[in-house]
Amino acid sequence: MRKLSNLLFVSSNIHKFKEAKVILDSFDISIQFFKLNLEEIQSNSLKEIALKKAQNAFSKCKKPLIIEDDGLYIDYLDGFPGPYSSYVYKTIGNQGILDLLKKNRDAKFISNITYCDQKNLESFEGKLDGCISKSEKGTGWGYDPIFIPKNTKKTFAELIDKNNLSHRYKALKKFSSWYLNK
Ligand code: ITT
Repeated sequence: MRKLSNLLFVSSNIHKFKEAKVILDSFDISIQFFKLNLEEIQSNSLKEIALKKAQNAFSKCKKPLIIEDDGLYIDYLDGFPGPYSSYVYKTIGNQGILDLLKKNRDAKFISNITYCDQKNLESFEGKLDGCISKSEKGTGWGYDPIFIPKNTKKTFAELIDKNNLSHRYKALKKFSSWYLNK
C-alpha cells in the first residue's frame, strides 16, 4: 500500500526532484516539490552542508522534508569540485572540467539525502564510482554528459537506467528503509 506522505523535496533543481520522485515512488514514498534556493554554508563536508541546508529548509517550510546535496569528486583534481560542484557547473561547466583533465579520469559522485522534521535530523549517503568521459556525450542535465559510472561505457546522459544505479538511488534506498521503519 502506498504510504500517504506530505514529504517535501526542497531544492532549486527540478531535475533532482524528478529523479528522486521516480526512485521514491518505487519504494512507495510520495514526495512533493518545494522550490527554494537554499543557502549553503562553506565546508569540505557534504554532510555538514546537507545538515545545515535541511535545518534551514525546515525553518522555512515547517513540514517534514528531505534535501539533497551532491558532489562530483575528481581524483586528478584531488576531489575537486566536491562540495563546490554547483558553483563549478555554473562557472566553468562541463567543458571547463574536460579541459582540466589529463590521464587519470577516475571520479565519483556522492549524494547526501538529509531528512528533517520536528524531532529528527538524519543523513544518508550514496556513492558511485566512475570516470569522466573525454568529451560530452548525450543530452542530459548537469554533469550527466561527462560522468560514466563504473562497469558501463555510457555517460549518465546516455544510460536508460540511471535511476537504478545512481548516487541518488543509493542514498534514497538507505533513506527509504529508515523512513518506512521510523
Ligand atoms: P539545490 O537547490 O538542491 O542545492 P543544486 O543544483 O545547487 O540544487 P547540488 O548543490 O546538490 O544542487 O548539486 C551539485 C551539482 O551537481 C549541481 O550542479 C548539479 O546539477 C550536479 N548534479 C547533482 N546530481 C547530478 C546528477 O545526477 N547528474 C548530473 N549532475 C548532477
